[in-house]
Amino acid sequence: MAARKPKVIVTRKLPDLVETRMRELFDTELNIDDVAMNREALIAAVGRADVLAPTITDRIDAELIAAAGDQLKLIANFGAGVDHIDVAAANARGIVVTNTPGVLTEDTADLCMTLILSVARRVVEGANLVQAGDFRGWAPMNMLGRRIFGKRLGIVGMGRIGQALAKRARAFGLQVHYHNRKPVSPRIADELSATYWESLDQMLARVDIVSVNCPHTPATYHLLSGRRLKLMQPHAILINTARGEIVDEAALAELLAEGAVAGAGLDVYEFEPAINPKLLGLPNAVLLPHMSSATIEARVDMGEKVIVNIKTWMDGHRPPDRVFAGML
Ligand code: 8YV
Repeated sequence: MAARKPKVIVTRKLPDLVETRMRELFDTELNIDDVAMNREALIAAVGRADVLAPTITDRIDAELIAAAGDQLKLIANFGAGVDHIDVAAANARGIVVTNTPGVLTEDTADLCMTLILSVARRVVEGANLVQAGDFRGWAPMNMLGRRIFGKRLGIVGMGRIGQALAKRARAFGLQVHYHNRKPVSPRIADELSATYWESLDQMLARVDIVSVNCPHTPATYHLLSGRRLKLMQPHAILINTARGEIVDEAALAELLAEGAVAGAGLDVYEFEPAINPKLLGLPNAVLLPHMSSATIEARVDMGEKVIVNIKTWMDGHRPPDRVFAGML
């Protein structure tokens, strides 16, 4: 007799290709209408699923994990960041947690670069001006931004995405500086001509552009605190495509409004999807709706990773993208 297929509950709508394959391989429950699951629905899901495939919009905290049935064995996250999952609580109950690293690196780095250029060159302001019918012809002093060529970029977190951004930045003539828990290998540092700063404070005070590219963990919560943001030079800009919680959003909004920080490009927010109202309407803030990895290719690749993680677990092997609380 064929072995029972595991019950997999997918919390959000995924690309058709991914959903179809999941239905072929597993006893899969989809969320075709893409209605985000409320707490009740999530509790019901962990009560009967062998595998939960959540996304960043699901809060998988210790309380939810405690409410799970003994059959729940795997949380196969659709996404790289796992800060919405209490990995320690899951592991303590013998539940394996996996993620989808690597496949959204290039798209996220592309969007970091887009934000750097958009803020420095006032692209959104210019586009809005034209769409509003306010273009009155060229003038020498119109829409002046800041050159990025030859400037210094400070990358906070030199993992996969930080390094992919550094490669792009080099091609745009930026000098790469970075702060990380430890320096990258001499070969990578050489390839990127990257300067390491053990002290984040010192780096912040010296660079023209700061890009946040580290994961959100208890250690990085408000890493860019009000005190640290004030260390930035008044002409400097801040880019965040990682997690909103890493930056003190209220402090940033104040500093942008005062002109103490020249501009910001944000794709993520501290209380997402809520955005500090002080940020809305600021001409020097380019605000995007958490879309750094939003390409169809990334979503399909992420789905394939979720499938491989479930399939290897189902076949009795170690899933390739296992995450442990200690490694965050
Ligand atoms: C994902 C992200 O799209 O993967 C991540 O960590 O931040 C996003 O780009 C999202 O998390 C999907 O769950």
